[in-house]
Amino acid sequence: TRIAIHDTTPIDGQKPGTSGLRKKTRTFMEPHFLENFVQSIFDGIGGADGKTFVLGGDGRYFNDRAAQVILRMAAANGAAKVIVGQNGLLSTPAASHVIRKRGTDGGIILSASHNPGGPDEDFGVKFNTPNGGPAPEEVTSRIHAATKVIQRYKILEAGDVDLETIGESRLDGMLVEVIDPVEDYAALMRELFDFDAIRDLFKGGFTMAFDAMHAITGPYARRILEDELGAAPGTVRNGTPSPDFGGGHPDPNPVWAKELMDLMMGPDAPDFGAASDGDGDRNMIVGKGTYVTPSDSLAVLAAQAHLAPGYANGLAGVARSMPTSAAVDRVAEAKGIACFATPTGWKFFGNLLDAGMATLCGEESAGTGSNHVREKDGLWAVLLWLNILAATGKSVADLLSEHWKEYGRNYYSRHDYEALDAVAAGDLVDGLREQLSALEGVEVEGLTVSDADEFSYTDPVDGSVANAQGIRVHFEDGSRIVYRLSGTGTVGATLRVYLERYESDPAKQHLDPQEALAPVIAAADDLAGIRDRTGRDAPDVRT
Ligand code: VG1
Ligand code: CO
Repeated sequence: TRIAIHDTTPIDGQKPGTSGLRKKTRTFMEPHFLENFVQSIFDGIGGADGKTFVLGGDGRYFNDRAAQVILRMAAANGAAKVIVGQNGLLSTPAASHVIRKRGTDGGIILSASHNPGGPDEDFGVKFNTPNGGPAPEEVTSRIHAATKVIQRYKILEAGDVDLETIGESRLDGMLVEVIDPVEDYAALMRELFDFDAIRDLFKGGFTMAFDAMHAITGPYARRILEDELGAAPGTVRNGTPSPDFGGGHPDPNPVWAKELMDLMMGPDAPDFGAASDGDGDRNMIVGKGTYVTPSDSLAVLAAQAHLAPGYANGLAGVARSMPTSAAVDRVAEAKGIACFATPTGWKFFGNLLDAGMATLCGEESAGTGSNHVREKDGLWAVLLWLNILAATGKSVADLLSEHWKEYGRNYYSRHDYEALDAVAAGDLVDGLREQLSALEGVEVEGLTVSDADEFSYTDPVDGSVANAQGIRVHFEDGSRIVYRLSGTGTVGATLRVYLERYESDPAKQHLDPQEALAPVIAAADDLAGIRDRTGRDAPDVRT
């Protein structure tokens, strides 16, 4: 074997977004594209020499080829060892766990997460730091800076590494350890949750449907839910990962997980339904006839987490992304614990978790997690729900309405307008920004603006500042609209409009959210001119 040093030139557009670098798969397959970015990761973190990394992905198209390239590049850059999930697979939370547990120098995760996969869809590469979390902005900006000056990359000239056989092998001077992707993760779940109680729940006839959406959580869910906890065979649906996720869109929300939603709203609904996304870090929770919004799920979990052994001593604090509803804030207030609001993206939770300031975190985009890893964790959320259901003996619907009765309900919905013309979308946000100072006191659709601003965040741990993280409009009755542009899309721009209204009266807590939010939805269009500026009559996705 020989180390080849290839000359290259910087490629535009290698700036990591909300969660790593995401592009069309074919872009990643263009000459030098992947290689430039991977070399820039190594250059951006001060080299790979003597380091140990974790490598794995969600199994989407090109995962296998990219893994081989990255192994050869790690070896050529002097890495001591790479720990790889069998066949190049690891869910994002499992990768985070292995990075931490094995005391490594970080990891590379191959995924575009909830984006579709396949030769004509999306691929992504993300670097996680030694704490197991997505690289913070300080690190991603060093990586991005490296992509702008890159002149060469190093790669070993060698054949493919056998990633099928568990165990160790050598790639030139570098050790490659192929591990079972599920084992360590399952062991961690056993520590956190009362598996006996969940086993008894299933033994007592409790039924469940878990939709893995043809993505990475299939093998995890089968092993843990069916093999270990005794859920009936067939509980896990679409459980065999496929490179294009069965042609579907592996985003667990009522639109893309329609099959599961129809089942849960129909006459043959099992007691509990759940789904996860491409890389296994998102979750959707549905009871019989009851969809639980991710914001409500976070609040219920925060209120009830002490019922699981891993959280029996209570929570140090909670954190949510700013666009997530304030439902969890009310729980934190009642419990007398801290509550933080961060910009969108899991990387902003890392410092709070590391510093022990927050135990539970969540995002309205179906991400929930805790200090057990440094990523959001789909199956973890499902197991925490199961643990709570087992401990209380209540149904999802009862838990939710009791929660609302106690804390009030934050009606919530997100409207996404996808693949917009990027200029039009940018203009829309700019237009809002210009109006901000004039909005106070303005009346729209019977609502009066109390204040409006653009969110910026100062990290309480390291003082780093993130600006321009979303436009917020608050109304006097407590309602809120947030507008922001997605940082994970790969075509044009996606506008996300987050809508929220608080209702304390138990008699009015069971409306259809779209109806309950109707004035807020109308106000969102009035203020931003969404229809006019985008030419769209309706959002592509309503969560
Ligand atoms: C979206 C979500 C955000 C989430 C991110 C990554 O980002 O809004 O909450 O952390 O995806 O999730 P954006 O910038 O498109 O709004 V995943 O499961 O795709 O890693
Ligand atoms: Co994901």
